[in-house]
Amino acid sequence: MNLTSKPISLVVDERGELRPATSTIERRLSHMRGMYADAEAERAALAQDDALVYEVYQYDMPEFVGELVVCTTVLHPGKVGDEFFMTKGHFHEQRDRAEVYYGLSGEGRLLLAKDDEFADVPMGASTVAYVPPYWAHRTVNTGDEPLVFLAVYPGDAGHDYGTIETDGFPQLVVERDGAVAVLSER
Ligand code: M6P
Ligand code: ZN
Repeated sequence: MNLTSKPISLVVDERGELRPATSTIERRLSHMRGMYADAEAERAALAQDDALVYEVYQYDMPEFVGELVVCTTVLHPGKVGDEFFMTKGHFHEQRDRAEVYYGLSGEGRLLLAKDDEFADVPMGASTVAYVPPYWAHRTVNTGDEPLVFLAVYPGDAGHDYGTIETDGFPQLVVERDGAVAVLSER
């Protein structure tokens, strides 16, 4: 990775890929074992097909205060049981680092949680969503098309996945009677 950032202009293509990207992540169902509420539905889904749930295209920057990392996420439509496809979700390792999301296409929700508080805000084309410092964040696709968004966060923020892997996330988003429902587990 470059240790010095330089001026650069990036392009997001029609399917949400950021170009150029310096790292790409593909997350399949098998990378998220245990994260969906319905364990039986998860087993059945995995037995059928290890579906691609989302892709992240990132332009890495030096991991310093003051730098900003830019990435896009392409979160595919789908469900495990009645729960919509989602990202793993994370806290920032440096808890006091914030993040901004800008929605490019599709529709969904951004779930946020901090201590006993939780929130969900809409995500979709032209939505700007703010993740304040200290809040865990997870994105959910509630539509039939990929949910595509751009994210910008501090270079030294880091990702803490372990806390959510251990404790879970307090909200889940499901289809109930043909409508989108955000359920709280607390
Ligand atoms: C957004 C940003 C990224 C994150 C990605 C996928 O683009 O928050 O930092 O990696 O979503 O989410 P997660 O890392 O929780 O799987
Ligand atoms: Zn983040």
